[in-house]
Amino acid sequence: MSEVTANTEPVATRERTVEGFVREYLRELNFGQGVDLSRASVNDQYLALARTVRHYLMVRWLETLRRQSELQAKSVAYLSAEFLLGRQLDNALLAADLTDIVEEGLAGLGISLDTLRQAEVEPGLGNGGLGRLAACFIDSLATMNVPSIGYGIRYEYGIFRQTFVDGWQVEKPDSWLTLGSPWEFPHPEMAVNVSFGGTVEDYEDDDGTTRKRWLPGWSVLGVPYNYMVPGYGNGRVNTLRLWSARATRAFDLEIFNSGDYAQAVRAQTFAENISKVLYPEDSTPQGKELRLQQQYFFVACSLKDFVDQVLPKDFDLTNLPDRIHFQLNDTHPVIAIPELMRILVDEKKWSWDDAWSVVRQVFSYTCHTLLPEALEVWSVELLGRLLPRHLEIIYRINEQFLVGLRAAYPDDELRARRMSIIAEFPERGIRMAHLATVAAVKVNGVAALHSQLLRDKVLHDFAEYYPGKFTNVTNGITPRRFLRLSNPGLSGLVTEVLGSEKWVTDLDELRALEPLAEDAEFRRRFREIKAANKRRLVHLLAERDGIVLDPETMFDVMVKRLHEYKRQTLKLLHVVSLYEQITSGALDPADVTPRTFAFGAKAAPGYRMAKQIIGLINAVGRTVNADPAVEGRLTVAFPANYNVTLAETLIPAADLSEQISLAGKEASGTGNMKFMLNGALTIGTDDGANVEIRELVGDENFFLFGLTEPEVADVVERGYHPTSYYETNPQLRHALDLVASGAFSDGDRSVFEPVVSNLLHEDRFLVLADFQAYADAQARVDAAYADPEAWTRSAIINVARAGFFSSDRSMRDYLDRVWHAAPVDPSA
Ligand code: C3B
Repeated sequence: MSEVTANTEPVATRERTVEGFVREYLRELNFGQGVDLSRASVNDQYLALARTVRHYLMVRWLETLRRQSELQAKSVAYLSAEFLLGRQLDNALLAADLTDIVEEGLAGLGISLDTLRQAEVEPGLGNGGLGRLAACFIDSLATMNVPSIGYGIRYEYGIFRQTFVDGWQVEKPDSWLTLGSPWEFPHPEMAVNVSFGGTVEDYEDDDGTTRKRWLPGWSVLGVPYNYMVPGYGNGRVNTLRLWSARATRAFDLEIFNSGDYAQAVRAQTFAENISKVLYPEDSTPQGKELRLQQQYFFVACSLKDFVDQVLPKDFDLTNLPDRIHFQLNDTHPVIAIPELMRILVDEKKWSWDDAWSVVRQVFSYTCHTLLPEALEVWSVELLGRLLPRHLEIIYRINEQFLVGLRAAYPDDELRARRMSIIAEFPERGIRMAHLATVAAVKVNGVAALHSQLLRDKVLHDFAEYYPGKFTNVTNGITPRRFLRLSNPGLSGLVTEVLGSEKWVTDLDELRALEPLAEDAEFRRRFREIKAANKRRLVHLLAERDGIVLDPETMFDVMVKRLHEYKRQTLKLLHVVSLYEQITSGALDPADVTPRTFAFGAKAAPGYRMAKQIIGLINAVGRTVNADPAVEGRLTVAFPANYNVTLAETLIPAADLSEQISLAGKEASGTGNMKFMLNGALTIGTDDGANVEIRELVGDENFFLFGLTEPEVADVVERGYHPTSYYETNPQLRHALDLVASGAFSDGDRSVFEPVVSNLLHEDRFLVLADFQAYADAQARVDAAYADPEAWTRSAIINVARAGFFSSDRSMRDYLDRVWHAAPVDPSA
């Protein structure tokens, strides 16, 4: 046993008692935090707790690292510009199996664990679905004993904090590091150098071959910050390595020596800007220079780290495909492909062909979108300026690719142009999705329908050319965070009736709940848990936002980024329509199911229509919530700053899950899975993973509505005229007219005119076309909700059949279909 293991063993074993924990905790408070208990602030108490819990995981982490380097098993590196981790404390306590000990130990000191939980600021290092998916995946990889590492960026500012001023979104910086960041381990001594700019020159090698040499213009340092990724119940702790940019010493010194102090400090700021802030655009990237810098920065750091640090010194890189698979999470890390070529050809002096044959065996690419505008294209001018050698490499990859392509389709120059990695219009650009597809072993979509549409539409030419390359891996969510931790009531009930916690790592076990849907006593307990979760949410929103809600109403929840294709306006128009019908006397309020219409959504700061829609939701909420005519019937709740932490209380409290994107636009969705797992019924379109949810639960347990993807294509092809729906549907017309009249904007008709006129004259996402189908589906929801026994039966069936959506299953699929890697035997 290595020395380090022996030294830390007491913490891992002997001290796993309440007294042992308290001793450790007080030591950490005194010697780590430098305060005594009587003077410790809540933040002191929290930081000391986090560090204490860390100790308990440390032996396992060191042990995992030691075994990983001993075994040299095939590993997975998940490259992602975003990891939306959520709070760490509870997950670490769960993994270390310490929750009860800590709760009791702290209580003895007069400290409430719950108070310390609330003190944690979540690391919001992602925008939404894509970043949260990465976090779920690394949780599953650790839990399943898969040797793996996550690589990303340690943004100093994560996703902005959303506030509302007069109902309009105002962004505040997310200074998540200010009060300390106890979960990370910085290693400045392991910093790596990353270069940018400059020129490329030819030179003669010793053996007379002409080679290329990149003479960069400037460099920065990447400092690794390691995070523990503890598996559940298996003693494994994997690593997430996030990179932070620093100025190089050379950079500093040169300018300092020139005597220009201010300039030197500016230079430092310039370098550190690279990891300063997360770009808040969700799925519609802006081609900003800093963003490309970020992408290359973390990818270059990660490849260098893997090749120089993780692999043994004498490793023969021709064996790389047996040792690693790099998964590219969307196009953001795709610059890794030319970077690995550069390392092999320029630094290791391999031949081009040898390098390419290795490179094309070690990357796979996950596409997360169907919106063509969301596929990144970097202007040749920018890429060439920032990464001149990489541009040359990309050109050469493309040349070679086009030679093969033209041989396969000799008379099809149009196809070559469509498929080329280089776009010619509107400016010369590098199509990162094409580069990824050409180099990848596998290309996958994130739900069955999405993968199908990738093959049939978005990447159709490629699917024809490389038929074996395309596959599907339906997304998943971690049952640890999104049931075991976030829903203690349901989780406890499940464990009790199934007789063990095996479901936490084998979610298919939930199937055994299904017969209990017929058990009235079980249904009663299930319902009571939902009611308690609703009260818990009501309490939280009262404290957090001053929002007053009635837990007896139906909780109808739509939480996700604000995007026109997701169609928050569809739900809002339904609220407005009900409001209009009640206030105009067309509908007796007694006939309306009392509902809370909850929204949670951030808009990208530069996305004007999305911000207008946020303003409108809040404006409708203000009016509706203040009108005695609908009191007790309609309530709108829009808590600001929806994030992982809020999701953890909101989702378990939901009765109805809104998944209402226009068919063919939402790649998968993962919120839909979280609601299902927590016993909400879905009202949804045939889109993304909704399709698979509905197949699993059956039509009778799902409120399907709306055009299908082929119908959408058909409507659009024939020419879509939203006004025709407005003219022929009185309810829709009245609702839109009410918004247009200024009823929600103090009579000022101009305020929401852009939203109304967009819906009437453009409506890219067919809100008006689907309105009536949606309203009808909502009427079916009301009817179903009126029978609590039947509703609960459906909710239980939803939970019982959610096993498929465990991210553990997603990882198994990636291991089998993409990575060709396997878990290691934990006892080996
Ligand atoms: C999202 C998609 O919009 C979701 O449908 C999907 O469930 C998740 O990714 C995870 O696959 N997405 C995102 O959050 N950001 C992007 N840039 C592209 C897709």
